[in-house]
Amino acid sequence: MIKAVLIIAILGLMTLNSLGQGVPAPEENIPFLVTFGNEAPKKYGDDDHCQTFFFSIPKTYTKPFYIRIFDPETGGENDERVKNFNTTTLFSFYGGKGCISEQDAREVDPMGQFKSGNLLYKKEFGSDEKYDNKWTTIGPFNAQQGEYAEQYFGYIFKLICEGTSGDDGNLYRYFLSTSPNENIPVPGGNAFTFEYTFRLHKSHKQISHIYPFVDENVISVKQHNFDGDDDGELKLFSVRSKDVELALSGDNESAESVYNINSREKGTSLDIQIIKSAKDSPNNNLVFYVTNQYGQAMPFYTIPIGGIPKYKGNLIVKPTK
Ligand SMILES: [Ca+2]
Ligand SMILES: [Ca+2]
Ligand SMILES: [Ca+2]
Ligand SMILES: [Ca+2]
Repeated sequence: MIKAVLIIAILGLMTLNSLGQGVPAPEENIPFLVTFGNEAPKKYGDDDHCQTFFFSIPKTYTKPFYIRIFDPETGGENDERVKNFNTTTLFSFYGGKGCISEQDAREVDPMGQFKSGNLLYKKEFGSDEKYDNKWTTIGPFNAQQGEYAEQYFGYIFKLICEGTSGDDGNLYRYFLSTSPNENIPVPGGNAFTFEYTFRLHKSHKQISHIYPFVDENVISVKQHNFDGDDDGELKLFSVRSKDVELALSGDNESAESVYNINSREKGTSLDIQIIKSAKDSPNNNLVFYVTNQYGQAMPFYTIPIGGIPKYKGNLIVKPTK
C-alpha cells in the first residue's frame, strides 16, 4: 500500500513537474499569500499574523537553489493599506534537524518550538520602494542544509512570515527556483503548508483550489476556514466525489465540515474549490486548514500529490494490497 502511494506520488510529481513551484501555484488560482501586521484585528482575515511554508527538494537535485519572494515589503503596489502603511514583516528561513520533524512546526498556530531547525536567513521588511512589486532572492542554499523526510518527498526547508508590527496586510508570493534572477522550477520540487492564509480574487468569475493530500492513515478529514465573508460556495471534488458542499464561513466567523475518506481516495489529493459569489468583492482574505480524524493538520501541496484529482464516477478500482 505504502509503495503504491509512493509510486502514485512520484508519477504525479513527474507529470506536474513542468508546472513549476510558484506559491501559490497557477493550479490553485490564488492571487497572493497574506500576512497582517500583529496589530491588525482578526476580522481582516488573518487569525495569527504568521504563515509557514515548507519547501521540498528531491534527493536527485544536487545543485544550489534559491527562494524568491515577490513584494516582501508592505507598501506601494499589491498590499492592503489600513490608514498609513506602518507594517513590518519578518521572513525567516530554516533547514536542519527538527525543521519539520518538530511537532510544533506542523501545527496550525505559531506555538512553542515552531521556529525549529537551523536558521539560514532572516530579514525584516517595512514599506520600501526598493522591494515593491518585484522579486527579491534569498540563497543560494543546498539540499543537504534541509531536513530529510521521506514522508514529505525530500529535503525540507521552512519559510516563516510574521507580522512584527503595524496593521496592514502584506501580500506576497514565493517561487522555489534554480536561478537567482528568474523563476525556473527545481525539478521535482514542491511546497506545502498546514495552514494557508490567502487573498481571493476580486472578480466573481474565479474559482480557487486547494489540494490537501490524503495519506494511507486518513479516515476522515475536517476542513476549517475563517473569515470567508460568505463569498460564494465551498465544494469538494476527488476521485470518488464531486460537488460535495462544505461550509464556508461568514465575516469574522469560523466554519468547518467533515468528509469521510474512501479507500480509493488514499494516496490522492482532494480538490477543495472556493467558488466565488456572483458579485465582485475586493480584499477578501481567509484562513484555511484541514485536519484528519486525530485532529492533526494535513499538508496542502501547491503541486497536488498524485495530480489534480479527476472524478472517476463509480469505476471499480482494484485494491492496491
Ligand atoms: Ca508592495
Ligand atoms: Ca496601517
Ligand atoms: Ca507585499
Ligand atoms: Ca475575509
